[in-house]
Amino acid sequence: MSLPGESDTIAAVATADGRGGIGIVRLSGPAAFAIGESLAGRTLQPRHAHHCLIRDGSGELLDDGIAIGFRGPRSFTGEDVVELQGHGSPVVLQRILRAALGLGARLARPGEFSERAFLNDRLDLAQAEAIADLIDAGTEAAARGALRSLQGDFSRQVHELMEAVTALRVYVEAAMDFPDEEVDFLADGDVQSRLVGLATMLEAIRAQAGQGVLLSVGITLVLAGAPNAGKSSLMNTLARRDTAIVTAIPGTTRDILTERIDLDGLPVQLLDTAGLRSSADPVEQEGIRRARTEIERADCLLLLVDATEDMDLPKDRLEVTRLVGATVPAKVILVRTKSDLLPPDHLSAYSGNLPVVATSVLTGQGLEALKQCIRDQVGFSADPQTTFTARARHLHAMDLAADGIRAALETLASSGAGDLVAEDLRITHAHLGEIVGSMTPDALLGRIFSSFCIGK
Ligand SMILES: Nc1nc2c(ncn2[C@@H]2O[C@H](COP(=O)(O)OP(=O)(O)OP(=O)(O)O)[C@@H](O)[C@H]2O)c(=O)[nH]1
Ligand SMILES: [Mg+2]
Repeated sequence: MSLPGESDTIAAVATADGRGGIGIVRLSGPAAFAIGESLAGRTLQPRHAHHCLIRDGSGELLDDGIAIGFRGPRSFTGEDVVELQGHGSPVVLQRILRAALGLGARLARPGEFSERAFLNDRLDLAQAEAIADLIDAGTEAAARGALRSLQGDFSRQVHELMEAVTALRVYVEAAMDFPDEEVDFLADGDVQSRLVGLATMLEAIRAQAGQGVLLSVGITLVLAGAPNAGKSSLMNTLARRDTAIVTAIPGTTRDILTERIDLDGLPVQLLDTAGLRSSADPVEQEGIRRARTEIERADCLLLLVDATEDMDLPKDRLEVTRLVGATVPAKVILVRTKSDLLPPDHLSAYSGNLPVVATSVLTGQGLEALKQCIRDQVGFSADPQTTFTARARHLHAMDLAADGIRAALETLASSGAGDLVAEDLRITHAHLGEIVGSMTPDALLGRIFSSFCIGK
C-alpha cells in the first residue's frame, strides 16, 4: 500500500464501461497537472473548466473536451487531481487513458482513488465503503442510506462510542495511579454503570447497522413448491414483469430464474425454481437439483402450496426440510396460492407454527400481507429517514467490541483489577477503530479497496 505524499500518479476511466454522452478520465498524484496540461495543451487553473483539444504525447488529436484540475488537499483524493471529460466512447476514453499512461501515469488499481482519499484523511473507511455501496445501491432507500454513511452519519456514532470508551479507560487508569484507593474506586459502581451504558450504546448502533446491512446487501428470496403451485406466477407478479413462463402444465420451469425487486426499500433477489417432485426426466432432475441448492442458500424461503389441494401442510421447519428434500437454513413462509379458487372462508385452518399467507395473483389478495411477512421474517424495519448502510464486517467488529465490554464487566465483578479492565477497554476501542479505519490492518484495507471497481 502506498503512503500519502509518496505516491505516483494514477489514471483510470472513471465513468462506466460502454457508450455515453460524456466519459471521464481521472488522474491523481503529483504529476496530475503536468500530464493533464500536456494532454489539454494548456495550463489549468484549479477549479476552472477549460475547453480543450485533447492530444496525445505525439500531438495526435484524440478528442474535443473539457479539463478540470483540483489542487490537493482540496480534492477527492487529497492529491492533485485532473479530470478530462471527453465523449463517452470506450475507444476515445481508452485512447486518452493510454496517452496519460504514455506521459508517465500508472493505471490505477481497483478502488485506488478512494484508497488515497482514505489514506489522506479525506474520508474514513466506513465512508469510503459507502461510496462503493452508493454506486452499487439496488434500491432508492439503499442509495439514501449509503449517502448518509458517506456523509458520516454512521462514522460519527462509532467515533462517539470510541470516545466514551477512551474516557472510561482514562478514568480507570487514573484510579490505578492511586493504588491505595484503586479497589474502592473501581468498586463504587460508577465504572460498572458506565460499562453497562457503553454496552447499551453499542447495542443500539449494532441494531441500526444490522438494518443498514440488510439495506445495502438485501436478501435472497427463493420460491419453491410442487409443480403448478404458482411459483412462476408469483414471481412475475412480484417482479411486475413476465419473466417466467406460466402454463397449466406441471413442470414448466426447469432453470433458476432471477429478478431483482425493491420490496419497500429492501433489495430482494427473487429466484423462481423448478417444481419439486420425483421425475425420470434428466432435464427436470437437474432443475430440481439446482432448486435445492438455491433453497439451501436462501435467506428466506417461500414454500408455495396450492390452496385448493393443501391437505398436507408442513407444520414446522423440520417438515419443510423433509418436504423440499434439502436443508433449509432460511426463514420459511408458507404461501397458500390460488385463494381466488376457493369461496371466501373455505380455506382450511392451519395448525402448524410457520407464518402463513394466502394469496392470489388474479385478485391480488394477500400480496401486501406477504410482503410485510417477508420484511418481518428477515427483520427489516429500516426507517427510510435515518438508516445508514453498513457491512457485515462492521457488525463483526461491533460484536468483538461488545465481547470486550462484557469481558471488562466480568473482570470488574471477579477480580476488580483495574489494569485488566483497562486492557479490555483498549481491545474494545481497537475493534471499533477497525470500522472507521483508524486501527485497520493493511491486509484488510487491501481486501476492502480491491473489491471496488477501477476508477472509483
Ligand atoms: N386461479 C389462479 N390460478 C393461478 C394462480 N397462480 C397460478 N395459477 C395458475 O396455476 C398454473 C401453474 O402456474 P405456474 O405459475 O406456472 O406454476 P409453477 O409453480 O411455476 O409451476 P412449475 O413451473 O411447473 O413448477 C397456471 O395455469 C396458472 O395460471 C392464482 O393465484 N389463481
Ligand atoms: Mg414455474
